[in-house]
Amino acid sequence: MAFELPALPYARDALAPHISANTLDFHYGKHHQAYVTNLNKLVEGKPAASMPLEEAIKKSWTDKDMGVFNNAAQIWNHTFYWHSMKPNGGGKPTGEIGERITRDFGSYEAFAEQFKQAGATQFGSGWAWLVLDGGKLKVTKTPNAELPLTAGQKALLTMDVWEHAYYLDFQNRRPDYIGTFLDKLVNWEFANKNLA
Ligand code: MN3
Repeated sequence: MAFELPALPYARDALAPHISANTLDFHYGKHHQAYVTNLNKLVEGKPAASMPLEEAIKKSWTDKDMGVFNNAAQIWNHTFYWHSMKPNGGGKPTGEIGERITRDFGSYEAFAEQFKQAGATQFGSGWAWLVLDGGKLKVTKTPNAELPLTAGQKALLTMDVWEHAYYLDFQNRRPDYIGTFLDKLVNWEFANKNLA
């Protein structure tokens, strides 16, 4: 069975005015779709074609099959990113994730500072993450398509910092996009669900 583009968890204009429908038309409709199309071409007739996506990611990483890895991981990363945001999201976390952030970072503000720093300092394309690593919450960043799965970490939340994620709405102002992600978009319920 071919890999498929998962549905967006909200309408394409649902994150406006922070992230526009125009951005989602390109980012979801073109970029995310292209990773699915490319992966299906690359694995046609091969064992990876019938693997669950996470297995295809892990195997291609181990085998250094970077074409398959990059496309498979980018499918996973983008689906995870869409769920890491929601309309009327943002602000301080509640529930278990809120308590764990205070415990492991000292405060929400200290977490936010680290997360902004990770996103702003990822040179070129990549991702900023909140992960669970050995029972402790950590902020990390990865280049290109790389993801916590191959580092043995559990992803709780992600932010895409490839230029295509923000350029139509924020142009070169990556820090403004990052601030908006935290203040207006982040979906803490999703992080709580991943932590559970
Ligand atoms: Mn992207």
